[in-house]
Amino acid sequence: MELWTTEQHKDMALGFRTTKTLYHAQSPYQAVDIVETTRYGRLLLLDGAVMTTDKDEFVYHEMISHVPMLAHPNPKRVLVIGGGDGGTVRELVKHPSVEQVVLCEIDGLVVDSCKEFFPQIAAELNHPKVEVIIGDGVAYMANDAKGFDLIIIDSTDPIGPGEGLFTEEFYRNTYNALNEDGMMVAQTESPFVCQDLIRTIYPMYERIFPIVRMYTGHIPTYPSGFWTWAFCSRKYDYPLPEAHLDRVREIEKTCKYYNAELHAASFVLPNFVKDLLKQPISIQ
Ligand code: SPD
Repeated sequence: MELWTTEQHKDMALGFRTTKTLYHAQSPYQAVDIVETTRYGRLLLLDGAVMTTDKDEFVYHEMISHVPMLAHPNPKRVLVIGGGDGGTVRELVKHPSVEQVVLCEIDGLVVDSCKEFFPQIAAELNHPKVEVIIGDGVAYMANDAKGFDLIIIDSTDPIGPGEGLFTEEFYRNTYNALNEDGMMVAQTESPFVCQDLIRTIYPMYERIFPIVRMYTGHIPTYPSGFWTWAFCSRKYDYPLPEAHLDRVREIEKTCKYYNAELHAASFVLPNFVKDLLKQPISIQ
């Protein structure tokens, strides 16, 4: 009998032919599953939703990290909320300007299981510049976070433990935790599947940050395969200044997806996505 892992999302499903289950546990927050598949290698699922896979994780982790890192002239202190698999941290420590990366992940089981089953993704979680805090990102942002050049919200979907990472209060605290020229990037789901979320969250960002842009990328194992991130900044916009090009060329040598041309192109939006951003839903 063939074994399949399916992520069910509203009225659609994404299926992966599976050879074995490597890990299953129920943490206080969510079900954590790791399976071996024929096409994408190992998959990490949280509450049944695919978070990362061996074969296409590079797209998500390169795009959530290098786009803001290279738009900023000198990012030294970076905070990652979520991202317990370690892929975002692995990309951040490639940048010589970085002095400290703080990772605040609510679920210690995610960190421990990824260290065991995804060693190439979790590779830098013990890096000397990286501090891992197992705790609630919403509380950390409200009470402890300050003085960051970049904050990355590497969240799960906006249900379950990730829900608090999609509220206006959380993003106001994020703005306040940034230096005056700091920036924030957050994953903002698929424009095919999560249209109401996008129509709600971008106007929310615009109430808080002076510069708000959307950029996109292609991730075959996420629903619809077409993904978005929000680039929200207190001072610097996304185009790469001439002065950053040496840094960009060094980083792109290490990447399988990101490069300088793609940096600019990823901010060019299809018409249906532009239309979504012109149809805000406001919730008070
Ligand atoms: N539907 C999947 C959304 C997952 C976004 N976060 C992934 C975390 C990888 N570091």
